[in-house]
Amino acid sequence: MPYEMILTETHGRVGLITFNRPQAMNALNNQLMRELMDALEFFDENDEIGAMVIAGNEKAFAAGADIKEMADKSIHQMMDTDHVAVFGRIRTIKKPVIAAVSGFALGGGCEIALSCDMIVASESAKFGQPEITIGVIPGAGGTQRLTYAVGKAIAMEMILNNRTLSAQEALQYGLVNRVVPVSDYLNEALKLAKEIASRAPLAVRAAKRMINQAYERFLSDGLAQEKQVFYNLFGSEDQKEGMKAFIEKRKPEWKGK
Ligand code: CO8
Repeated sequence: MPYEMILTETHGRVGLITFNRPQAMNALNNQLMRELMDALEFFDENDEIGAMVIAGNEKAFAAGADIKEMADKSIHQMMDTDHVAVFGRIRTIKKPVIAAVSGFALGGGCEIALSCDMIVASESAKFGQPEITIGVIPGAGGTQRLTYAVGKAIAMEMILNNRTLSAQEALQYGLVNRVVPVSDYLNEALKLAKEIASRAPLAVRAAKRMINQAYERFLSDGLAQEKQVFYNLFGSEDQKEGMKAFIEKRKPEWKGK
C-alpha cells in the first residue's frame, strides 16, 4: 500500500517504519497514525518478519500529536473520533517493536516510544510530556506508562512541570535500553531487532505477552481514565488558549477555566 506519512522497508526479518513528516517535526496527525498502525499490523501478520523498528529522523522521533489538527476540537468531537484509540492499537501488536529515538520524543511521540517494547536512543534524544504547556495532559498512556517506567517522582516532574529527560537521564531512570552516538542509533536498533527476530518466533511472542502481562492488568483502567480526562479537557478554555498560543508562537494566558 502506498503511504504518504511514513516510509517502510525490510532489513532481513526486520520491518522498519520511518515517520516522514520532517517539516512538522513528525507531528502525529491522524493519517500518520493510521499508516503507522497499518504498517505495524501488516508486518505483524507477515511470517517473514520477526520484529519491527519504528524511527523518526535525527532531529525528531516525533514532537507529539498534531496540535493544529486538534486545537479547535470539542469534547464531543474528540470522543466521537476517538483518535487515542489508534495509539492503543500498538498494544495489540504481537511481535517485538523497538523504538529508535533521536531528537525530540515529546507528548504522543514519547507515548509511542513508551508503548514499544524497547527503546534505543541516540545521544541527542530528549523525552518529554509537554502537554501541560498547552493546557492538557498526556492522553495516550503517558501518565500511566511513564510512571511505571521512571517512577512517580520523575513522572510528576515531567508531566506537571514539563521536565525533559536527556538520553543519559532516560538510561539512568530505566526508560531506554541503550544510548549510542547519533550516527549509530538506527543501525543499533536494527541490529537488536535482527537478533531478536532470529530467535524462536513463538517463544519470542509468548515472552513479550507475558512481560507485558506483568503490568497490563493494572494499566487498563488507568489508560481508559486517562483518555476520558484528556478528552474532558477539550471543554476547558485553557486547552483552547494553550493550543492557540502554540500555533501563534506566544505564551499562553491561563484562566483555570
Ligand atoms: N503539532 C503540530 N505541529 C507541530 C508540532 C505538533 N506537536 N510540533 C512541531 N510542529 C510544527 C511547528 O508548528 C512548526 O511548524 P511551522 O513551520 O508551520 O511554524 C514546525 O513543526 C517546526 O517546529 P518549530 O518551529 O516549533 O521547531 P523548534 O525547533 O523551534 O521546536 C519543538 C521544536 C520543541 C519540538 C516544538 O516544535 C514543540 O514544542 N512542539 C510541540 C511539542 C508538544 O507540545 N507536544 C505535545 C502535543 S499534545 C500530545 O502529544 C498529546 C497526545 C495525546 C494523544 C493524542 C490523541 C489525538
